[in-house]
Amino acid sequence: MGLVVALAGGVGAAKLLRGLVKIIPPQDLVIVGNTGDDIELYGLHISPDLDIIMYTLAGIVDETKGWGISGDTFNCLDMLAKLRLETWFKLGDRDLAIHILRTKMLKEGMTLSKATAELCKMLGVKAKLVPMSDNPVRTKVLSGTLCLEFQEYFVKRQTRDIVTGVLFEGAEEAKPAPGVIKAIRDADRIVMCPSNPVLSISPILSISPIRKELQKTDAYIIGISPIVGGKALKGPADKVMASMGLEVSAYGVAKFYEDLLDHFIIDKMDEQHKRRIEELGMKVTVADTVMKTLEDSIRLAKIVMETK
Ligand code: FO1
Repeated sequence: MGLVVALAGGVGAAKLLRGLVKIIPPQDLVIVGNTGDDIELYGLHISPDLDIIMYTLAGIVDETKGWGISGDTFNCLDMLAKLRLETWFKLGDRDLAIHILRTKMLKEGMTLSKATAELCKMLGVKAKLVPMSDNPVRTKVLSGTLCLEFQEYFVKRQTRDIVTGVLFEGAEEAKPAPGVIKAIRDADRIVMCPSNPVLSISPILSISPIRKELQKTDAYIIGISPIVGGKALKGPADKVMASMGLEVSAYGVAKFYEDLLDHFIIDKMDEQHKRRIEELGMKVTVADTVMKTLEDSIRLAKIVMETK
């Protein structure tokens, strides 16, 4: 079947990945995760997108929220609130255990990719999950004169600010994590998961050796639109695309990835964009892309693997 590399953000990506792992052997999948959303709180290193994928593939994610651990409690956070610390980022007790261990491993000198591999092993995740870089890259959201940390924009301020620009601090100096470039070189298929193109996939592409390798690879690059019927399935992708002057549609996403994609999968609701997207020089498959159940994820994963 050959190697598959998936570029992944958070919840949307995890939904596709839970299907992909059911139909391809774990050694054939390398997931490159966004770390632009990483945040330090209470001295702990938190990697939300890596954790969303790890918890989803380990079968312990809170399915309702799409992040955090199912059945988690919030005793530690309640106590921190009593101690008058800020508690807008909802860290559950079990989730905190992961951040404590990751931070310990990093403090002992482990790289983020090694720490991620260790955590995946402990949680029984067999597919290879690699952060985009072991160096810090931080997504900053600009809104007029404001420059917000990603989670401050996303969680604390509930995406209410109009996004006028996005920065990926540290991207110029950041090196791709070990194995990322080789995986892209060896890949038969590369999947741009249905994540926010501007806030979740762009941080990965902002590491220029990764973007360059994707531009020259012979692998078949397939994208899935996170915009369905002009709306984001989850999160602020539609608002952000609009404020950045991009067309808020499956076409707008295809155009954003124009130099990379060989094939784009759009939802049945968006069939009217098929011809325009093909004119960008890529093939288009129209499918049911909304993933509510595991069966939906498997069905879409099969389409991703069968497109040619
Ligand atoms: N998302 C929220 O909307 N609110 C939260 O309080 C929140 C806490 C949180 C804690 C741990 C974690 O791994 C993820 C968490 N997320 C939360 C999700 C996450 O911040 C975002 O979905 C991603 O960064 C965007 O992909």
